[in-house]
Amino acid sequence: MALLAACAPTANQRATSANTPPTVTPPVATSAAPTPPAPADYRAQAEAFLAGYTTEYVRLYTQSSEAEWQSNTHIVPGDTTNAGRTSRANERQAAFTGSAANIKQLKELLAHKDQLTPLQTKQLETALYNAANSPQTVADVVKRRIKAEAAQTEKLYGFDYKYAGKSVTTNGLDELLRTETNPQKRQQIWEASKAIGPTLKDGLLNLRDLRNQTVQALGYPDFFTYQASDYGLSREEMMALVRQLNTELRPLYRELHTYARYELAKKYHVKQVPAYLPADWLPNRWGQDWGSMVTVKGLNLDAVLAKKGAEWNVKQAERFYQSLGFPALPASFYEKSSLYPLPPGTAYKKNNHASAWHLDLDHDVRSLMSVEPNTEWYMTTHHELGHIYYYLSYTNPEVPPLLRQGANRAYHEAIGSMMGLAAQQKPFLVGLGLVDAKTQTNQTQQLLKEALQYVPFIPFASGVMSEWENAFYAENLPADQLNAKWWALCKQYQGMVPPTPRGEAYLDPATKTHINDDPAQYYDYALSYIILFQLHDHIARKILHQDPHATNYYGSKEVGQFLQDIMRPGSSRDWRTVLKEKTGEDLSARAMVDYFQPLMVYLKAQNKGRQYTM
Ligand code: X8Z
Ligand code: ZN
Repeated sequence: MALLAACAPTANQRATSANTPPTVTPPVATSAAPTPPAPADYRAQAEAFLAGYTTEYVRLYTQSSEAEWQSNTHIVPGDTTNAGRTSRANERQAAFTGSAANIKQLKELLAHKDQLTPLQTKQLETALYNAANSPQTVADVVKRRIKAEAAQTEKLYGFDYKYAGKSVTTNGLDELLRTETNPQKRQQIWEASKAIGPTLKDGLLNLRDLRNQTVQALGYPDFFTYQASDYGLSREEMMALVRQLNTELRPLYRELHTYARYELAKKYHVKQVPAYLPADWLPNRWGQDWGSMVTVKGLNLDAVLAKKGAEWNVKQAERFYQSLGFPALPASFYEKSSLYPLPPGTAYKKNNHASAWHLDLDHDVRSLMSVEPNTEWYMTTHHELGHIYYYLSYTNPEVPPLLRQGANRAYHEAIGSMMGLAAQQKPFLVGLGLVDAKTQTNQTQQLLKEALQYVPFIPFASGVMSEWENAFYAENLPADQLNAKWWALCKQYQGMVPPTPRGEAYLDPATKTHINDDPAQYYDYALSYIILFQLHDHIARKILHQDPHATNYYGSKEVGQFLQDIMRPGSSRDWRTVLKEKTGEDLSARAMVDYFQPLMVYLKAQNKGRQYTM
């Protein structure tokens, strides 16, 4: 899939244009029995077609990205200027990428795959994949979907959250959920964070139909299948994969779940330990990251970061990448990005969820964040810069613009998350002078903190999110069972229940931005965690010869080269081959399970005599 931006809203709106698509003259039949063109002719045809197609594609992609950027950084509720402009730009792009003439050409050329170069085939396949998201055979459906997506984005990021009678930002809600200790207040905060759900229900149901109908025109049974096919997997294969990952991490999660139930009951002075975790007890709106439950003595990153400020956070992440041999960020990155929260009282709003953008498939790279000086944003900054450096790496003459994407979408998510993991480890922080080398710290507590950050994410991402979207798009989940299904999955996979029954008047899945604007691809993140531990394991053991729990990548050009080798080819190389070649392994949860294995002994000892409920 061609991304407008990694994890960016409406990432699937592929362009169109009223312009005439470039076409290639078909082989001319000069006699009654035309001789088929020789292989070189097909190559020449593909070359000519791709040259024209790419120029127009990049032009429209850029216009569409610019409009989307405006729509996400300057949201004036009630003002439809942005939505109108964005819809028009996306319609133009869709009319081009999904034009009947282009689809015909692409199919014809791909019918002679055996005679094309692998790079040509890959580009044509990518273009056909993009076409399936905007086929002009169903132009009206595509148009309506584009409009509906623009409207959903406006609602999503224009929402005014209220807590205790006052407006509150999502950063504010997140901070309260990390720090508030009063259970009644916690419940109110959690409920405030879910108030947006019902406002998105009609829009989401409409989008389900429109997204499914769009891709059905090119033969995909449903939108979830379409998204999974980007990995070369069927829907069933993708679901089997995420279920297997979940099963492999389940024993560890079970220990953490038991640990958290008992520890949080203590913290909130609740005598009867609940069988399932109340959602409002956890320090995250969806229970996907529990890292802030633990503060490691001597390694209190929040305290260090608070003193440094938000700008330092971004600059430090850049320095880390540079130390590995990546270039300084282009000046335009700092000029054009929107990196910090808007000052209170600003007349417009912005998308509050972090994203990274490759606006022109060249050097215009930007990030949209609301960075604050805390651990969560420190991790997110490293994550987003991972996307940015991925963009810059595959923007090179060997990679045609159509293949300027991750080896797969999960790789794109993995690089920066891995850098975030590395940037938290003690030797790295000591090297940076943020922690005194002589400070005694408890390694088990550090590993526990990391486990709480990374492990609960798997049942959320590969379980709840993937299962819900699979049911929603591919299994026609009835409109009156949307919330019931969500909470059944939360209970099954996360062992988490809502504080009070949540009927169908609520739509709690829609409170997760991705459900609205990054649809049917949240498994990307689950897979990215698996890949990041594989890469980290390789870097630590084989390149740095360090314990994976205590690394310092800083300054290692060899690590930089290893990452560059993965990132530079974009999607021009097969993702499985890349993984095998770079790590010696196929996709596997082995590295992630191994990393946390030392914690099992500790957790089992802590949980001795406690009741397990999952
Ligand atoms: O959405 C993101 C990134 C943007 S690509 C901040 N992440 C997922 C989430 O927040 O739910 C990163 C990890 C999971
Ligand atoms: Zn991301």
